[in-house]
Amino acid sequence: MLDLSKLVIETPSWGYADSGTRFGVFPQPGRPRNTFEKLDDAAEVHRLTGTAPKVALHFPWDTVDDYDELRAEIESRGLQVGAVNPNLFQDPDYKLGSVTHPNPAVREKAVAHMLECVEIATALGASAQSLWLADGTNYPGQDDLRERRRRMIHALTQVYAALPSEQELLVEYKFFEPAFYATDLADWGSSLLTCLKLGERAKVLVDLGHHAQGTNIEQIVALLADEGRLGGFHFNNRKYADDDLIVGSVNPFELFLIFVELTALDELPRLTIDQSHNIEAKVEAMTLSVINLQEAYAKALLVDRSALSSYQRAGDVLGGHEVLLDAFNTDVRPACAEARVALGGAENPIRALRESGYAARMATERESEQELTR
Ligand code: AOS
Ligand code: ZN
Ligand code: ZN
Ligand code: ZN
Repeated sequence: MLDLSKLVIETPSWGYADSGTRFGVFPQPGRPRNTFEKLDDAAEVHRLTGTAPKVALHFPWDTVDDYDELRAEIESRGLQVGAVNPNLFQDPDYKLGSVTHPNPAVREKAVAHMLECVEIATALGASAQSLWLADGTNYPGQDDLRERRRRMIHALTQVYAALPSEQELLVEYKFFEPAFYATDLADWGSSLLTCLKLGERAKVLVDLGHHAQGTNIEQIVALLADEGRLGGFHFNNRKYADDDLIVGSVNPFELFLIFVELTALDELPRLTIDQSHNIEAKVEAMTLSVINLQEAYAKALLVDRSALSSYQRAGDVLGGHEVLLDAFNTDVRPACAEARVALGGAENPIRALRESGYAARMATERESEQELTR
């Protein structure tokens, strides 16, 4: 039987809440009204898949009065705390940037928020602080590019110095949006150079939607892993930009090739989903993403590594390629279904979810107009 037990997926608390595009948000019936209800949805995804025991949190969206209670609530649902994500993009003060802002008072505010998140992470027992900076400029000449870089490194150095030894600092990059001229951490190289300055627990986080079209993401993964700086992933899929669609829905071959790199490692890195569901049912979408991750992982496990390396050493160009295709074209769905059941999940999670009536039940239970946390 295929062994999927080493695959641990972290789902994002923010992926269960209402979200949309800048053109509009379509509120969904049964959407969680607070962090605890997001945790219920995450627990449902784990119940169905047997593989999503971790939940990434986002602050201040997931702010509560008592973090011991939050931790207990997470654990009582059979879940574990994932990465803590500070929010450095929503406050109006961050219009010109957070840690790169020309005004030192704003940079100090951003550092203070990150330090608060380090404390939250410590209280929750989280092992990582995951940073995404929306910082950048929209027009040539708007700000000094090298100055901005120095400001950022200075700020992150302060945060890194405050990290307890069990926490990592994950540094995400993205080449555009919301900045449309120069994003301060635009690519893996900018993130890696920053991490090298910070220290060995600073690592790069790869979000699949954050590259230019045609970028070879699996090669970036191989490079970062080889340097010991692959901190983790934000899984999602896209056709055009940072579309945040269901994992594996558009380009399953790319996902498989990433897993071919990951299964060559001694240990899998942090595997977080980062999706934003505009029109699809959220718990269903998250469940399907976990299934697609299981299948990509299962196919990567099937790669005949010794045949692959023989073809590679012999310089047989298509021999190696065919080894990958053999694995990718194998129907792993029955084996994954069997493995899921062994993990305590469902044979067919989407069908089980629909038959359980979970969505309808939540729509009734959560119909009160209690304020949303984001
Ligand atoms: C934004 O594009 C990044 O992918 C962030 O990682 C993420 O979407 C955000 O932290 C959640 O709002
Ligand atoms: Zn992301
Ligand atoms: Zn993104
Ligand atoms: Zn994205």
